[in-house]
Amino acid sequence: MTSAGLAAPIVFSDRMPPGMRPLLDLQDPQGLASKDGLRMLNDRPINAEAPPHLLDDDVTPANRLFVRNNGHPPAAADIDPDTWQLQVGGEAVPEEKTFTLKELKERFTPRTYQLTIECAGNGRSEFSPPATGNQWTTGAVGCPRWTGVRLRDVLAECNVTDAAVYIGYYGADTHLSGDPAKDPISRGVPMQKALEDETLLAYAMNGEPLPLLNGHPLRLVCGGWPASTSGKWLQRIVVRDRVHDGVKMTGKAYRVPKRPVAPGSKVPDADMRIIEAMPVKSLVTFPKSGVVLKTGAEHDVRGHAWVGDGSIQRVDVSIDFGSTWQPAELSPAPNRLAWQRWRATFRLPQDGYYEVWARATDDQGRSQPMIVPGWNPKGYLNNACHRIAALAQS
Ligand SMILES: Nc1nc2c(c(=O)[nH]1)N[C@H]1C(S)=C(S)[C@@H](COP(=O)(O)O)O[C@H]1N2
Ligand SMILES: [Mo]
Repeated sequence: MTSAGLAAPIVFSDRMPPGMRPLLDLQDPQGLASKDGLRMLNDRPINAEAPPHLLDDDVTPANRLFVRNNGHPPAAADIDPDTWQLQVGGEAVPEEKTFTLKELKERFTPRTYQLTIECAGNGRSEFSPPATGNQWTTGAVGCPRWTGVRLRDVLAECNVTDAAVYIGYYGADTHLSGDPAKDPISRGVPMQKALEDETLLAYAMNGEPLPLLNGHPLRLVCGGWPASTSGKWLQRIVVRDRVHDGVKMTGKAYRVPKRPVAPGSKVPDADMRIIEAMPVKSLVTFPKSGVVLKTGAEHDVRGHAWVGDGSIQRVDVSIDFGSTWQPAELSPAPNRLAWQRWRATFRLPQDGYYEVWARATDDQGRSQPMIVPGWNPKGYLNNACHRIAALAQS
């Protein structure tokens, strides 16, 4: 047995009286101790990202997965996986249904996929003029292995009608104001995305219960789409007969201008569109930026590349500010919507300062810009190339 808040085994768990909750969760009610090494952007609500060199694993470990909270997460002591329920309702569900987490696990085939989730605001800190919100640099992304049941399989038992257009989620977290009538966030995806094989109601990550901060005991995972569509602490799914209009579905939230706008423009809501699949992007996870390397010797560089739909076709690396590029070796994705590992070697010809740049291209020929792309009011979708600094010394 492990505690959801702290990623450590409870050594004498077999001797704990039945029903007793580990005190540890009370000492760390926010589960923060499990997020060692992450950079805290905000602690009310908690938002934390991973520095790039801590995302070097093929499969993102729990302690390296970013945290993006819009409200206050439920307290560990208030979450009981044994009694947790998921309701399914909405205009396109004739009769509301309730499933316990136990029923979900028993009645539906478990599926495991490695799925990339990236906050739409990842990279926001580079926009000018700046956009308000968490100033994410590069670390609001991760690709753990999720286990759960297909949303599609569960919806198939709910007699969803032809009126279905969109799903929406509701979680157990609470609004920052403390007002119980307000939702911190309630987003969703069109039916086509909801019904994909990889869209999961996930209860485990990397073979363990979900970490508290990442949605324990149940969350939606919509790989490749803005992670804001992957509802945490999931209690209710609605199947809507229109585009879901929950909190942060409307106005400027998770929307970008339909057409390019000048930086700093005011954009009317009617000219904004909902962000769907995330753009092509990559990260250099080794070496760590600022590394000192031997001049003339061969060195490894590696990272990940991903895109919200389709797959990565190539990754190129440059050590001369993009004048020349060298193709990296690219691994296939373990499944759809998982990031892909790339690696290359390079030599730095003489002593001095260099930058190593990486650029991914997807199977539709779309690639990453060198500098921040299309400014937008809330600072979403910055997929500019990642760069690291390296110093060569003989
Ligand atoms: N219930 C709930 N679900 C949520 C959120 C939230 O605040 N509450 N934040 C969303 C946003 S904006 C993101 S980017 C992802 C972050 O997932 P993570 O914290 O597991 O990395 O969760 C999404 N799901
Ligand atoms: Mo997000």
